[in-house]
Amino acid sequence: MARPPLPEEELVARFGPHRNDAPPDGWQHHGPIDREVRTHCCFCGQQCGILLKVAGDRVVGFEPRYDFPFNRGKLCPKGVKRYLQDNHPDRLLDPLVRTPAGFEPVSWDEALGRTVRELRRIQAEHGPDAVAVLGGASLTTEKSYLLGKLARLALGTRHIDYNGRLCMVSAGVGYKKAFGVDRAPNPWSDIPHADVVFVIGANIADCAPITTSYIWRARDRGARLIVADPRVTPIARTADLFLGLRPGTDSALLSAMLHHLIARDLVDHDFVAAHTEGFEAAAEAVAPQSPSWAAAITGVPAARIEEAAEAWAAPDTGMLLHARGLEHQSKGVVNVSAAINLALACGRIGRRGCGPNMITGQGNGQGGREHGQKCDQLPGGRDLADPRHRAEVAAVWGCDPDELPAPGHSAYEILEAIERGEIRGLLSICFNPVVSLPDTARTRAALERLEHFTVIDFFLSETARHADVVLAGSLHEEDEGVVTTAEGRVVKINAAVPPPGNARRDTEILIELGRRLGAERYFPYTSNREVFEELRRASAGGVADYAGITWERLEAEDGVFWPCPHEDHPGTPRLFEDLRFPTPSGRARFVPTPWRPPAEQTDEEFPIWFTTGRVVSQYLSGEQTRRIGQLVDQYPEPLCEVHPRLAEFLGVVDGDLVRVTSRRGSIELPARVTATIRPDTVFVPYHWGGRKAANQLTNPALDPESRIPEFKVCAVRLERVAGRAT
Ligand SMILES: Nc1nc2c(c(=O)[nH]1)N[C@H]1C(S)=C(S)[C@@H](COP(=O)(O)OP(=O)(O)OC[C@H]3O[C@@H](n4cnc5c(=O)[nH]c(N)nc54)[C@H](O)[C@@H]3O)O[C@H]1N2
Ligand SMILES: Nc1nc2c(c(=O)[nH]1)N[C@H]1C(S)=C(S)[C@@H](COP(=O)(O)OP(=O)(O)OC[C@H]3O[C@@H](n4cnc5c(=O)[nH]c(N)nc54)[C@H](O)[C@@H]3O)O[C@H]1N2
Ligand code: SF4
Ligand SMILES: [Mo]
Repeated sequence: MARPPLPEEELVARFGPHRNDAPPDGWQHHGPIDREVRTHCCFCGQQCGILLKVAGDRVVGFEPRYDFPFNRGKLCPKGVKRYLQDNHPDRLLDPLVRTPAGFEPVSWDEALGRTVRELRRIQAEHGPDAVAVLGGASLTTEKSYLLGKLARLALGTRHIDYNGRLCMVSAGVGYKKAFGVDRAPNPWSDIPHADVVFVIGANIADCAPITTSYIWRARDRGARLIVADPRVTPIARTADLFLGLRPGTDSALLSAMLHHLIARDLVDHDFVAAHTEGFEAAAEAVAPQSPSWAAAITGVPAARIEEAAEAWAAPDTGMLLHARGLEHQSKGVVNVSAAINLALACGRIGRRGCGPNMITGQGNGQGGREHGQKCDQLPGGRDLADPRHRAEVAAVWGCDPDELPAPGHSAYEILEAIERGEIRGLLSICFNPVVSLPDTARTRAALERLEHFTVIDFFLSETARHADVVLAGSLHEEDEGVVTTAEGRVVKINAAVPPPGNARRDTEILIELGRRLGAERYFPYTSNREVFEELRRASAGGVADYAGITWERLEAEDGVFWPCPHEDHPGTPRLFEDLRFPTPSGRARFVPTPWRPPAEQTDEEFPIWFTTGRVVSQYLSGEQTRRIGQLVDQYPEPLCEVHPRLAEFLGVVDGDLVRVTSRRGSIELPARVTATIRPDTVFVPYHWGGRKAANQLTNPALDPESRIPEFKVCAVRLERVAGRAT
């Protein structure tokens, strides 16, 4: 059965959703503020501390938390406006089911009954793996834990994965290979102590805004700043050295830097000999990757590459910060390994102000990838394929280890399996693939093939419009639990208000689904706290060990950094201080980084590089931030950044409508002519759906190890469509 999206879609694509700067009647008359709730921002992985002001059942304002050590009163524009989601006119107030006339509100009993009946029917006809589950890293850790348990024990399917597959997995694989742990090794309070800060593929000011102040504090102490990005990002404007590399060429740049360190004998041989392995193989791989070779590939002059290598190696301390710029590639893992190799070659790990660090993206990007919603993973950062790990978790869950299915498909592979008709039923929470997956046309076509699709969301997202059942879930401020920040700090999220109307807490929905699927004994919880207590036990002894973390400690200590194996343990802000690594040999590992070009090349037909990313005022697929008027006004629609030289060549002036076409699709949008981008590259932010979606163009080529799509590199052509669009 073909299941087209329901009608509102086109209207929303054209005009966008409601903006809540014209609140409904009665909004203003909320009466006095009667509570302040200490919690954290619902958006990015910085997880700034925030106080929500509550009047009755409404969040009506906020205040930054000056007491929370990470942000000390600072918030970015999204944190300041996030409270406007509460009581938003677009909130889903009832469960919905698809009818020929559109969505209709129904009772929970009917909606949940339909989901369970349909998923079970599909499994009875086509086997347990014909149903898949998609999760998200904005969910609390308890929810992502429950989702993993639901997939494996209630549905019994192999196929569960999450939107962090589009985000943190290249970093995760790279850090596990090198250190045996998937976490940023340093607390952010280390950054000001670095003598050199090297930022690569991270737009700090727009995407990790509070990190800016940590880097400035290092600068105040005299630290040098190196930035590598195809765009002169705001932080790059203050850099000592800017390396404006061509998209998709990071490993060449970083390998050439290591080549130069070896050539100049700037390697810390004592450290390498005592604490690492694999240096020779890594050195061999970079031997042909000289700075002059890399100059041709990256577009960065050889002398600059050498200067960067020397500036990185010279001082005693240094931190390398990276994000999706180098990870969103079909060689994301190789790029991450090349970054880690540079840190290891200079002995930069386990000390204050020293380390390679990923900047985790989503609110619970860290906690959401530790406890079992990944296709190959069990709680505690355990490995689903490891018989010992399976037995450990099965003992806590009270099941036979053989009941746990084998590892399944990753997120994009789930979509491909839907395309092939192997997966016919889908349950999705906290994921908006229609906007966020590469090659939108393909995503839509796949979702239309599903026999049954249930979505749990609080807004009717572009993806939810393809569903048969939409379960009205909860906002961050409506449910209680923990998340883990980019630093590895576990913090407490507190509920401020109940969900509106008949919407329910996600946690309740997941538990109820588990029970209705016949797995009552695995879902006995009467509170969120009980879920957390079980999660602590299930994580005990794993790499991501939460056993010693209690909700009380999180409140009293401004969070606790994992691993924290027992209640008297102080937590672990900085990993590897003893220079022991949880790898088989106990040493950190260099990983060879041979050069591999991007999956797609430019040619005569598609001569320009296309890259995508973010702006400060919008968040991810925009489902939440596109509904907040004051944020929309800051950057109302996607613009295509074009260098003045390319603009002149095409006869385009600022504001002209341009058509950008890749091998997969075409998008028309206004040009923003700016000298802050390479002349051979254009950039479009991806926070919009419908005809404004940047992902109509992107390439779903996957990294062979992390299975992350190549959001940051594909080939396009550009043409002027019309004069000024506005
Ligand atoms: N305002 C805002 N903040 C956010 C988010 C958001 O949506 N909006 N999302 C959060 C999440 S989930 C994430 S993952 C992070 C993402 O945080 P970042 O990774 O910092 O953000 P991006 O804009 O995706 O990409 C970063 C930079 O990569 C550059 N880039 C593009 N191609 C390449 C390349 O080939 N090599 C290199 N070295 N750089 C390249 C882009 O020019 C951009 O400046 O942000 C988090 N914070
Ligand atoms: N071209 C391009 N594409 C990209 C990227 C890029 O840089 N370029 N970046 C990628 C990255 S790094 C990421 S992280 C992904 C993100 O992509 P998505 O995960 O698809 O983006 P979100 O906007 O977080 O979608 C989450 C959905 O869940 C809902 N939601 C949010 N919080 C909750 C919750 O607590 N409970 C429930 N029930 N629902 C919730 C939101 O309303 C929204 O509909 O996009 C990826 N896509
Ligand atoms: S979006 Fe990120 S940086 Fe901005 S306030 Fe929220 S947590 Fe802080
Ligand atoms: Mo992300």
